[in-house]
Amino acid sequence: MQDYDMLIGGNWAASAGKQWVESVNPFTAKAWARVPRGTVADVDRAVSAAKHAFVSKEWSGMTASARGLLLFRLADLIAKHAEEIAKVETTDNGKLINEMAGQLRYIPQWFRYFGGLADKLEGRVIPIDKPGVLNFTRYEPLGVVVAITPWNSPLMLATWKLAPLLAAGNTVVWKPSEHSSVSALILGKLFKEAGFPDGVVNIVTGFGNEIGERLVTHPDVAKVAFTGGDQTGQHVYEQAARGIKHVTLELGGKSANIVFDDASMDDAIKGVISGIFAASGQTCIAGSRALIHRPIYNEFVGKLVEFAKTAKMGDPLSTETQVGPVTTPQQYKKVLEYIQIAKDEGAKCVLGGGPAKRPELGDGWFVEPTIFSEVDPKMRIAQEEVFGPVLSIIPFDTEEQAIEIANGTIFGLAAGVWTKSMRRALVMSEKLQAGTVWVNTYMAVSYLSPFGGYKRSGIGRESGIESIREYLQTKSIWIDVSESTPNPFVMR
Ligand code: TXE
Repeated sequence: MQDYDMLIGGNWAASAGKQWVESVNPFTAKAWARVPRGTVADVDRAVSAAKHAFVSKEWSGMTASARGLLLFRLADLIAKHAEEIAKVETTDNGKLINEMAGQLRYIPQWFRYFGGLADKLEGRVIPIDKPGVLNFTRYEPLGVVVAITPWNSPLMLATWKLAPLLAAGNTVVWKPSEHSSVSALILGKLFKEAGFPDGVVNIVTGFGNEIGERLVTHPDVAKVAFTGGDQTGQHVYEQAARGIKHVTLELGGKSANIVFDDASMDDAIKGVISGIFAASGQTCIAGSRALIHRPIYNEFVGKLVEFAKTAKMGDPLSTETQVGPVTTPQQYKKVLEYIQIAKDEGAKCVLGGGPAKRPELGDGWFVEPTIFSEVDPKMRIAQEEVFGPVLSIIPFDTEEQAIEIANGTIFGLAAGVWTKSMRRALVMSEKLQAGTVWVNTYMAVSYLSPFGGYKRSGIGRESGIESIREYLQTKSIWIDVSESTPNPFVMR
């Protein structure tokens, strides 16, 4: 069992409470590492370190170009250690090594992209309507940002926050999920090695229900950037509102993968499968509802089930494995409960439908890839985020009906459309209430393209140029260059 310390003010620190959180490997169901169980006192020390670093000469006096170079250096270090960190993430959250290694190899691009953007945050000179006055704007950082991240893609989802917030000149207190903190603490070492001044990046580990409130409500915190479940997100939003803090939220979804009868069936089947069974359905963009055009419904469902049956479950560290375990016992229980709810609601289970117990799966928290057909859009299984390998299939007859069903949940994170018709692709992508729409593909993300939710899936955008604005505020500067002061009793 390995112990890892938190990073506060440039120093490695144990918890003030001297307690630990065990990190459990979802494949073996055994603890393999420990991280400090942070306390409110640890949060206070971290926020104080971030507050001092924000105004320090080393950070606030650094040119934007130099800040960008630090991010480039970090990117190179992550690339160098990508395989090793990916292994840690797979051990922590049970997601496939193929996927985690792919993410780790891609993460440096975010740091390079935002590193490059750091010295291009140009204000404007405004042709102001007052004679003798120069008016211009500057983009300035917000201050101390709290980043709260989940367990499903630990470093990727954190990177979407860390890269822009640091490029913008903020400092950060980052709380990774209690289920997957080890890779964050390894990244902490790389931040130090890259040369970030002490206190710019602080990492506090521990339970959300113990230290979350202090993080979100601390008077010296300017912004909270959160990714997680929608209930927790709502709670965080309410608490942050009390302190009038800036907030961005990424809260998951119930994304629809819509297949029309003119689509390439083989491609659509692969898209639907990868949308829900990759990562055992534990991604915010999981295509957990498949909307299938009635003329191809029976054929599609038959072929989809046959394909899904071939999924190889096993050790997530094996590159042969296609479906790994669910990450936590709580999540395992929740997924099985939803399967039962679907059965009770009358959905027809055409594949899986329970825990997967086989000798080669050991004690891991495996759930059989599960498909329900004939799902009514109003059923809970078609409305609520399960975050597991459970697909609901819903038939539809017309484009209008597909749009109504797809838009008929509280969420709006993403959607997929499978069609060969250009008209249909455009009409659907305009009418779908989702922050991302994929046509004839699914799950593509990039540092170059904005990502975020409509409706209850969230507030704000991550990735792409505009996302850096989430970590900046605009200052308007007025300089009077006229020779005489105007009448002081009249507003200019
Ligand atoms: O997430 P939480 P949990 C969904 C998924 C899952 C459900 C619950 O449906 O079943 O959420 O998962 C921190 N103040 N998603 O409980 O609680 C917590 O420590 C401040 C969707 O694991 O949302 C962790 O760092 N912070 C999702 C982070 O919030 C608090 C990813 C996320 O945990 C807190 C994960 C509090 N009071 C789960 N309580 C997605 N959108 O990708 C907890 N946290």
